[in-house]
Formats: sequence, structure tokens, C-alpha cells
Amino acid sequence: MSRLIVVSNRVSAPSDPAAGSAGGLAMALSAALRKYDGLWFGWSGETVETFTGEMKVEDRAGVTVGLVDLEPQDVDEYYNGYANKTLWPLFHHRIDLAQYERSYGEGYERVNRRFAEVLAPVIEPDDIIWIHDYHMIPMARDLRRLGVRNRIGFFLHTPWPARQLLVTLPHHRRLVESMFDFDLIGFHTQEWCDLFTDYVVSEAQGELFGHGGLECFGRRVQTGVFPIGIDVDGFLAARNSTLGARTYDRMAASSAFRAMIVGVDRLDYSKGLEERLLGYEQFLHDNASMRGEVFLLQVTPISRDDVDSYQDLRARLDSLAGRVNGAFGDMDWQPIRYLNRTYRRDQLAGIYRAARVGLVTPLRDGMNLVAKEYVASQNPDDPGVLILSRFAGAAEQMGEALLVNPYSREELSDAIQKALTMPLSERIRKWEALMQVVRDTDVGIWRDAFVKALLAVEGEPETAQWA
Ligand code: GDG
Repeated sequence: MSRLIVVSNRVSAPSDPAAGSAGGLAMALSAALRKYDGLWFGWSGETVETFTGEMKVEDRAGVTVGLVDLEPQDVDEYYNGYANKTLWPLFHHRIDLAQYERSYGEGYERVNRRFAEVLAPVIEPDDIIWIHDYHMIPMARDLRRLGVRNRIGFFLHTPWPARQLLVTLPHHRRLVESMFDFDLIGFHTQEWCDLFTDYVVSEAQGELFGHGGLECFGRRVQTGVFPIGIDVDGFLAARNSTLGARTYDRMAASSAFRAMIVGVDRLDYSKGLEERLLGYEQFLHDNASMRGEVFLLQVTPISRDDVDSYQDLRARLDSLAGRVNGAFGDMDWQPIRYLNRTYRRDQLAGIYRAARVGLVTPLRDGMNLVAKEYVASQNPDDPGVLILSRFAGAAEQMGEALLVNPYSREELSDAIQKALTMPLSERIRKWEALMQVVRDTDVGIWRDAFVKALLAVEGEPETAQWA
């Protein structure tokens, strides 16, 4: 039987799934792999003085993981450098924050090559390989060079940037060319897929064929749209667990006579946190009668704290949350509870359930799983309202949410007011439609659709040039 080999930068399978971990990719992959025979391969998160190329194999809550340690220079150049300071900002439309240093690109190529060299010897002929995210774009090329002829798919968890932005990346063509060593490339939304196609056709003079096929650089690749979702049953179980229920009771008591608005995001400039706090401040300004009647619980675990732009954002958010609390708070009311910590997944489910409004307002986001978790957690008889940025991939499916432009504080303020006063019948109608979307895009459906499409790609992998 064929195995599914999943590759991602970091193997972060939680040892206790109910505890979870703060990151969309980690949650999605561990849920997807628990039900599949296979291996999850990637960086251990540890460093060693000299790279050994040794793979440590472990079992984590039913998921077999293969881990490699990297050198400190790899982490600086590949992870903190090219992945987090170059590609992440570029792919999220922040070329003002993107840094293009030659050493970063060299580290990125080196680590992809190292990953390929460690993985190639354990690949069996029937294995299917599924590589994830922007950290690992050139890895198929390196595997092909080592003679790997298996089916190799790629899934991008972030947006694909507009062509006019991508061309600011030195060697952009080389990066895209390496993607033609995959058999299938998947995106969350039609919009990201169309932007990729636009680059290939308009910048690299490629051509379309069939349904989602692209021919360029003398090779062919298939593209497709596979919207990711959450493990719905797992999340409902977390919500209904003892700790989930207890957290709900605790939050319901803590928000008695006050409506809770909730935000849950890694501390990242793509999540629109500053704009969100400014929109909430505008709401407090516009709706004097509602002061004291609401509060915003913003759960924001620190993320990528080795990168300057994240430290700067953290300082600005500290100051903004303090300013709003100082200006509007009262002796028995704090408008914003701003928390730089993580909660267990079952606790998060209880928090979401107790919140009248879910505020999910990224400036740019591949999909956004918090939007789906918030919907799944609601009480069907008295559901809360989801406010969702139109620039999150999730907006392509979740049109029944209150869609907003997160750059406009007036629009945010109006949407909060509307959500808090929405009649029950409308809340129920919207929630039912959104919950259907959450079920239709369950992470198991996403995994199966991608693997099926990968197996259905016609023809031999085009590897002759490396053989
Ligand atoms: C990337 C893409 C795409 C957050 N705080 C805590 C916690 N979390 C969990 C959430 C959710 C996950 O982290 C965040 O997922 P998102 O999808 O919102 O965002 P990214 O981390 O940026 O993920 C994104 C995703 O990949 C999947 O393809 O949707 O667009 O950027 O599951 O619940 N979990 C726990 N405690 C916390 O405090 N346990």
C-alpha cells in the first residue's frame, strides 16, 4: 500500500491533539495525518553545530514523524531569513517589509537540498509525496535531481502574490520554474490560483492546457483549488469536552451582562491586528451607549519574535491596547483584554462559544482557520456573528459572514454595531449557511481531494532531464 509522505518546514504535531498548537498548518496536517499511513517529515526545531543528515523517527499521538536538526546558519538564512523576511511579507503584499539578501536565498536552496537528501533514501516506489508551503518550494526539483520519480504535490498555505509584486523578488523566475517539478500545485482559492497562472502566462510566456494545466519551461504542471478547513468532529469534541464546557461557563460568567467580541491570531502583521484595535476604538467612539456593555478578548500568542518587524508590531500593539483601555476604560470595565498567551484548543472552543462576535480581520490571509473554528463552536439555538475580512481566503466561501474591508475603521465599527444588534432569526440563518461551508470543507475532505487529484495527474513525472 502506498504511504503518504508529508513534508513541511517544521514538524509540529502536538503530542496531545486536544491541546493543539498555535498555527494553522500544524493543526491541519496533524488532523489529516492521524487517519493516514505515512510519515510527516521536517525540521525538529533544534539546531546542531554541524548538519548530520540523520532522521530521527518518533510517534506523536498516532502520527509517525521524521525529524532533522539544522545548523544555526540554516535557521538564520533559510527560516528567519528567506522564509520569514523575504517570502512571507512578499506573499502577503508587504514588499515594504520584504528583505532581499543573497545569503538568505543561498540558505533557502541549501536547506531544501538537505531536506531532499535526507528524505530521498527512505522513499519507496509507491509513496506519494506532499510538500507544504513557501518554505519548501524548490524541494521537488532537488528530489528529481536525486532520481525520485514518485508523484509529488505541493500545497501553498499562503496567498500567491500578484505578478507586479512577485517580480520584485530577485530570481523570481528560478523559483517559479522549480515549481514545474511538482505534478500538482494546490491553492486555497481561485484567486491565488489565477494569480499564479497570470505570472506563468504573462511573465514566463507559458500556456494553458486542459483544466488547470500549465505548460512552461518545457514542462507541464497541474494546478487546482483545494480550500482547507478544520477537523470538524475533533473541534466539536473539544468544544463538548469537560474543559471546553468549563471554559465556556467561566467566560459566560465573566461576560455576564456584557457581550464578548473575540479575536484569536498569531502576532503577525498580516492579521490586521492594529487596524482591528483601531476599528474597535472607533466603535467605542461612535457608540457611547454601548461602552461598558461589550469587551474585546484578543488572544495573540507571540510569533516569530526573532524578526524585527514582529518585535516592532508587538510594541505598537502593547501601546495601542493600553491607549484604548486608558481612554475608554472605567473602574469596573476594561474595553480590551489583550493576552499574549496560548490556550489549549478545548479552552479556545469554549471561549469562541461564549463570544457574541468573532472578529477575523486579516489584511491578507491564505485561508484563515479561526473563522471556521468560531463558526463550529457556536450554539445552534443562539449563535454569534462572524465578521470576516474580504481579504481572507475564507471570504471566497464564507460570504454569509459580515464581510468587511479591514483597512477601514468606520466599516469595522459599523460591522461590530450591526453584529451586536442582529436579530436572532438572521443570526441563525447566517450561521446555518456558514456551518454548512465548514462541514463541506472539513480537513479530511481537503486531504482526500488533494491526494485524489495528485493520483489522477496523467503521464509520467517529467524527470528525464535529471535521470
Ligand atoms: C496558515 C495561513 C491558513 C491560535 N492561537 C492559539 C491557537 N491558535 C490556532 C488557531 C488556528 C491556528 O492557530 C491559526 O490558523 P490560521 O489559519 O488562522 O492562521 P496561520 O497560522 O497564519 O496559518 C492561513 C493556514 O495556514 C492553514 O492553511 O488558513 O491562511 O496563514 O487553528 O486556533 N491554538 C491554540 N492556542 C492558541 O492560543 N491551541
